Amino acid sequence: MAASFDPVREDLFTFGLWTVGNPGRDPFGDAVRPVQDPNHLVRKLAEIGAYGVNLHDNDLVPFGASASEQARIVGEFKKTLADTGMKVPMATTNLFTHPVFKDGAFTSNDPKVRAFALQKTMRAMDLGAELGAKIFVFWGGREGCEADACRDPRTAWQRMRESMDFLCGYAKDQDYGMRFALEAKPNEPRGDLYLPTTGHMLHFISTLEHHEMVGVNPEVAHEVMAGLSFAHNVAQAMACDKLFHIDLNGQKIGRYDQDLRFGSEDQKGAFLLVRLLEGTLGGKRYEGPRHFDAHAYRSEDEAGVWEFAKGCMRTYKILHARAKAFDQDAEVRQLIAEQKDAALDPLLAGGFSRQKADALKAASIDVDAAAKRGLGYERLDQLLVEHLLGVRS
Ligand code: GCO
Ligand code: MN
Ligand code: MN
Repeated sequence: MAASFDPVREDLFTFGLWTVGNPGRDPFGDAVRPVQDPNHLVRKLAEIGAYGVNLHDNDLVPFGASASEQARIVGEFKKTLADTGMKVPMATTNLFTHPVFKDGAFTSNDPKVRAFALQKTMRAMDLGAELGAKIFVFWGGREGCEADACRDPRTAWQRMRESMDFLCGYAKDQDYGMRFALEAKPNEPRGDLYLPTTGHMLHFISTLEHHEMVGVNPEVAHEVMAGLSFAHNVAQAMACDKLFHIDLNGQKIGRYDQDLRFGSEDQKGAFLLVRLLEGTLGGKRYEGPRHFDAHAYRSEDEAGVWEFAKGCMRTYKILHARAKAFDQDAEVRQLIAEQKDAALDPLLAGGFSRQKADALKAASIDVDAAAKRGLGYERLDQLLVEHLLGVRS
C-alpha cells in the first residue's frame, strides 16, 4: 500500500535547483547547509523519482561568468541530464539578487537597469532553450516599491507590458516555442509588489500583444499570504486555459513567504487544490509539471532536504488518492449532484434572448421553498474531513 505513493516520472514532479539547493540562509542568519553542485542535485532528484529540474540562469551559471566558463558548466549539466533522463521543463531569470535590481528590473526608473534586465532575460531564455525548457517563468520579485512616490504606478504597469511584449517578440523571433508563465506575489521582498495576485496577472495578460503565449504560474504561498483561496485563483486560471505552470508549497496565512513542504500546512486547502488539478471532481485535468517551490526547514542537514523533497511528492499523491475516494463516494456525489429544473434550465443556458428574458420575468418561482431548503453542507464538509483524515475510503 505505502509503495503506491512513491513518486514516478509520469507524475511530472519537478523541483527548482534553488529549492533542494537552498542552504537555509534567512534575513537573520547565515547558511546552515553547504551550497550543492547542481549536478549532484539532479542525480539525487532522479533517484527519488522526480521528473525534472527547473532553474534560474544564476542557479547554474554564476553571475558574470565568462563565455567559456558558461560553456563548460552547461556542457557538464547537459551530460548529467542525459545520464539521468531528467528534463528541464521550466527556466527563469534571476532579476532580484544583484544590487543593480534594488529598485526593480523591468520597472526601474533607470533605462540602463531596464536594458540590462532585458539583456539578462534574453540570455536566460537562450540558456533555457538550450536545455529544452518550453516554459519561461517571470517572477517580479523587485518590481515594487517602498517609497511609493518614486514613480507613477501606471508607468510601472506600462513598463511591464512593454517588456513582456518585447520578450514575447524575442521568443517568437528565435523560434523557441516557449510559453511564458507570470507569477504574482503581494509583497516580499518589496513592501508592495506591482501585479500582486493571479487575478491581476490574468487581466494584465489580456492586455499583451501576444497574450496567447502568456499564462500564469500561481504559487500557494503567495495567494495564502494575501488571505486568498489558492484553489479559487487556480480555478480561474484553469477556466481561462491560462494555468501554464504551478508553484506548490505550504504557507500559514498572514506570514512572510515560508516556502514550506507541500501539504505541511492547511491540508484542506491542499486537498481542494489537488482535487482541482487532478480533475477528480470532473472537468479538465492540469497536464503541466507539478513543481515544488519550497525548501527544507533550517533545522535540516542534507538528509533532511531529501526527506523534505520526498514528503512534497508523497503528500501530493496521498491527497490525490484521498480526493479520488471523496469524489467517488456515493454520499458525496448525491450531496453535490447538479439540481435539475426542466422549466428553468433551458432559460438559464445559452445566453440572452428576448424570449428568454420575457419567460424569466414571467416565471413563477417558489422563493420561500428554495430559501428554506437545507443544503447538507455540514455533512458534506464532515465527509471531506473524514476522507482527509483517512477514516473513510
Ligand atoms: C519567491 C518566488 C520565487 C520564484 C522563482 C522563480 O517568493 O521567492 O516564489 O521562488 O518562484 O524565482 O521565478
Ligand atoms: Mn515561486
Ligand atoms: Mn515564493
